[in-house]
Amino acid sequence: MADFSNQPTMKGFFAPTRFEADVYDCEVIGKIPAEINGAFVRLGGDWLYPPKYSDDSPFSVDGYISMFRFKNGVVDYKGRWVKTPRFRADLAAHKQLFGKYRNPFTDDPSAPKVDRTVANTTPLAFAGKLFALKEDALPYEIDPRTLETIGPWNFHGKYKSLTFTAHPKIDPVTGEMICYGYEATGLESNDVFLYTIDKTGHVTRELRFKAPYISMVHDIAITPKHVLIPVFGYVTSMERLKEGKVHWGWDGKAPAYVGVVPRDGEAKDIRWFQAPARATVHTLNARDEGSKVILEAPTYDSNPFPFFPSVDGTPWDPQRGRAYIRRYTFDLNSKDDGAREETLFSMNVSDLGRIDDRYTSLPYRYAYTGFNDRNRPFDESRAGNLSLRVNNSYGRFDLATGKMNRYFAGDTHSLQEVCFVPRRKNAPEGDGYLIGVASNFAEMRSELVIADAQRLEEGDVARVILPFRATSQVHGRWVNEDELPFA
Ligand code: V55
Ligand code: FE
Repeated sequence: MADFSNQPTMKGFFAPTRFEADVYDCEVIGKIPAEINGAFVRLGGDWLYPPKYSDDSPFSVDGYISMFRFKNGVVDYKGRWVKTPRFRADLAAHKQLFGKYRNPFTDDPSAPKVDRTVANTTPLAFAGKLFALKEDALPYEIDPRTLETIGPWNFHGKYKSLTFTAHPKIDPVTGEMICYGYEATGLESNDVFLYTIDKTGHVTRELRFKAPYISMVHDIAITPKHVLIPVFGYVTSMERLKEGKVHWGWDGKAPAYVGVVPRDGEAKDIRWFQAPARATVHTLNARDEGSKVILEAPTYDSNPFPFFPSVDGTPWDPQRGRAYIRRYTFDLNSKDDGAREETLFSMNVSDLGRIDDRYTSLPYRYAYTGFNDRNRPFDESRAGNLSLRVNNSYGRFDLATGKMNRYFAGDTHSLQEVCFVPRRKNAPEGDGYLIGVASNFAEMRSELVIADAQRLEEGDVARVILPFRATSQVHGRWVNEDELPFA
């Protein structure tokens, strides 16, 4: 039996919803652009049973995949649990059998020895298949027609890492996927396996190497010639797992690195630049400029996540747990293994930033992300005391001019990760729509907002109204009609 009464953080808008959904021909305010056909696929989580430990990471939440399916100006919504072996085992036992985040030593003695992943981080459409990704396991294949779970996928047996990142990169020029797994040979192993997979889904390259220390390698960036691999701050060990702790602790003294790997190179060619001690959880993009490699990313000054506490017991610092859009320059011709850092915008932003994905690895101009615009009102009488937690706006950050354009979602709203949808396949960079799900705290419902990316100040083009709180996403991806066999 599920009992959430002792979960103080899972109340009100944040209470679990625990149902699977189909909404046909959703209610819409405004007009859905008929020119965009495909689906906004979102992956996140909902607790089937409450966590076994109150200090567990929210990243242990059971995976839940959903999509807003766009077809000729009409939108349908579908939501399904990701039915992992862990989900099925819990459901059969009618309780949470699995313990803390990536720590099998904290499981119930009766928990079966199955894959512990909850598959809750990023949806991926690649080589005609849809996947649910989480960095502690292989991709889980999902049927794009029904969103039912098919099972783990290892790319015809040629993908040997036991884990697969939530942030693979697709090269828009070659169609190849650059992807990797860390802790690749098992729990607490310091092996990273880096792969190139061609557009038909076959592995064409594998590179095996070790990270400077075992850390959360959550995201990478690519250029036409290089792969950039940030390593920062989070540490782990078999000892801490046996002590019953969550997988990661924050070590403020651990150096931060960015590994620069030639895409056609060998393990010996990797150069680990020592970057300023920030946390680079997500990247925006990278590029080559002569002998220089340039990375842009929203980086945190210190530990981003209070639920991965510091190893020396210092309390989490919300001021330093903020992210700023920054640029890092690494010079391959210099003997200096350091990096130049520039902060590009003075305002702190959500680190769930995105670009027009067609420009991955290429020179680009715009970054998009959410932020809290303090000059906009928040209606506490209707939305409750949540004003400090909201991203009420999306911004288009012009990296060429330093200008910013903003979209405001509403005075009882908080926006989840933004996504850029090109108006047409060959539209210029930034010509298209920003879409994303807003939580409307006053109406206790979710709303998919759609704005013209070049006219953000004009507000909504359309808004899809769901009559309930949709499961919140970690990441979402726009998947064009021709990429998957949708229903
Ligand atoms: C992140 C999210 C995860 C995870 C590891 O945002 C890192 C970073 C939702 O799960 O398992
Ligand atoms: Fe992520």
